[in-house]
Amino acid sequence: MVEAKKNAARKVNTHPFSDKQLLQVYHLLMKTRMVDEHFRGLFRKARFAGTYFSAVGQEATTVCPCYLLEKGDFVGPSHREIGASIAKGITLKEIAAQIYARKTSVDKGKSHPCHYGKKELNVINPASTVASQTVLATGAALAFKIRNENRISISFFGEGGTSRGGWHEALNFAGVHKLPAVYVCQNNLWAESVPASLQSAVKHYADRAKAYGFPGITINGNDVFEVLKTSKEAIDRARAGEGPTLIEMLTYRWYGHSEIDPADYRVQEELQAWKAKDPIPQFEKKLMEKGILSPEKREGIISEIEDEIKEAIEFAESSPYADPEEALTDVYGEDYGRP
Ligand SMILES: Cc1ncc(C[n+]2csc(CCOP(=O)(O)OP(=O)(O)O)c2C)c(N)n1
Ligand SMILES: [Mg+2]
Repeated sequence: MVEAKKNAARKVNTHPFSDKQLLQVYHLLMKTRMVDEHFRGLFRKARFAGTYFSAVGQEATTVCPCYLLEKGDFVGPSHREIGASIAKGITLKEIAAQIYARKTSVDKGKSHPCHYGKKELNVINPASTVASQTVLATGAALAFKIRNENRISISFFGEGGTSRGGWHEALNFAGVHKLPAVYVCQNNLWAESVPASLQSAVKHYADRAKAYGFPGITINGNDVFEVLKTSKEAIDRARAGEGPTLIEMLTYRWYGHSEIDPADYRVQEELQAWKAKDPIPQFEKKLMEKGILSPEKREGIISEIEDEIKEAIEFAESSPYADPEEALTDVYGEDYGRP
């Protein structure tokens, strides 16, 4: 009874979303799309090294859940999560500096261009090992539960990532301990050149949650309203102490696995069919119909974002690289010492 009362008090009910909130989500989606397209272009002009993982086409799957989080909530992003970082509050300057591997980036130029994270915002820097963030997010959820903190954790991974052993261990453990966790699987049909049909004999990846004793749901990851609603329910459930949820979001990446992949393993018809299901114009149309957005407001948002991107790129390009002596700083925790 006491537990039930505590749970009810923890629930945050903000359904339905206000016009202001929907406009904020639109702004974040548009920003993510525009920044992503800019960075793709910059990589192709050799303005930064490494590679770039575009998330164009998948924006709703990251922006919507992260828009709904509290600052103290924990995010475990993977390699295609620029939208999660933007929605959680990492600035465009920080993101651009990360892309350019400059000293002014959060990790001072040490990691991959697309590994955005920030301790103060509880966004971990992703590791290259796919789905490893799921293990960390489960650990964070365990800590929140032990400390009786009203915080949840959310992790993102592709359908390919669900084939890793650690991913299964993380979800099994979360189910056993009813942890405050949300797991978002972006099923974009491909893991590099491996189709989803060769990744698992299970058609709906959400079905895997059955094995761990918590709900799994498959949704249209390109429908902003559906993603917002389902994410809100899962986040509320986790915060209320009712345990984890696995959400499989069906979506598609428009470009190659990274910018060095021509993606010639897939057919044009598939790409065109998914481009027609672009989440942003669909959402935009609904906002226009509801009178929340107008062509003038749209133009204003676009030009504001363009200015912010320009400023962020100028900041990154004029920032210095870290000195070689700094190569080992921030690599080992102070408690563990250095080799
Ligand atoms: C354990 C491990 N195996 C392989 C890789 C190389 N790799 C990086 S991303 C990726 C594909 C991941 O596919 P998916 O999880 O579906 O995510 P998507 O790229 O489609 O967003 C692979 C194979 C890796 N980083 N880690
Ligand atoms: Mg995939």
